[in-house]
Amino acid sequence: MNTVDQLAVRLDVAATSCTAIAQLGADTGLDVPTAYRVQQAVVAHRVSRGERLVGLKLGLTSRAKMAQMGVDDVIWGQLTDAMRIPDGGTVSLADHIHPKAEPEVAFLVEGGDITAVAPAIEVIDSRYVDFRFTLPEVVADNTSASGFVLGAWQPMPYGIDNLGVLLEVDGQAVQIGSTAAILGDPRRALLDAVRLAGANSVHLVDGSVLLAGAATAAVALRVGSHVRVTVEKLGRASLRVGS
Ligand code: OOG
Ligand code: MG
Repeated sequence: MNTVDQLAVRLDVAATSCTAIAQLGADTGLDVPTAYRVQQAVVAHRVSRGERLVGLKLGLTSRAKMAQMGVDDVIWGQLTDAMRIPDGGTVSLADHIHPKAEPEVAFLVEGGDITAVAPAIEVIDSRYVDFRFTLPEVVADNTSASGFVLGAWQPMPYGIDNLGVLLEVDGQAVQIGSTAAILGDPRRALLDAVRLAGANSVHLVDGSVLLAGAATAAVALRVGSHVRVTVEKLGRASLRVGS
């Protein structure tokens, strides 16, 4: 097995056994292009178990997220059908390592364009101890992708570049932001995703979901919590956290 495959197995076992692993470390000499090859191999493990690719996500598209994670470059990862959580559905803490939720805007991509938009919640769950990583390490780990909730799809309203975003836990506001935080305008996410993923021969087929990246920092999930995201003009998405 070459290094790319070995690192992918480590990350896949961490995800399937819900056990954090040490950061891959400088000794592997992992650079970003190689990290995307590890990501491809990690996603191939999911596909070999019957999962289907349904879209892409961008990460670290806002200052708030870059500051929270100490990493300052836009990254992309891949979403599968198994990651989809029904709106209002329950995620089990036991199926995760140390999950966090973050407010997102989702796009439906058809014919190379955005045809609908929805409020969304992303559940991220780094496979690394203490949720700490370098840029190549988080890329290899499929950008911490773990789950996502989509609210109702709707036609793109006029102007989505400055909509209020609210993340509530048990009815308390814990993060407040604006879609302006997402690359200045979340629609830029489509251009970035097409460019970044396309460079790795990963393409957004018709019906793909694109998560534009969190507008605020993420919050840790606790058993019994109810998490709700509201995006002005777009509505809400929610999830519950079970044991
Ligand atoms: C990396 C994933 C970041 C976002 O929306 O910025 C991300 C992480 O924070 O673990 O999904
Ligand atoms: Mg995200």
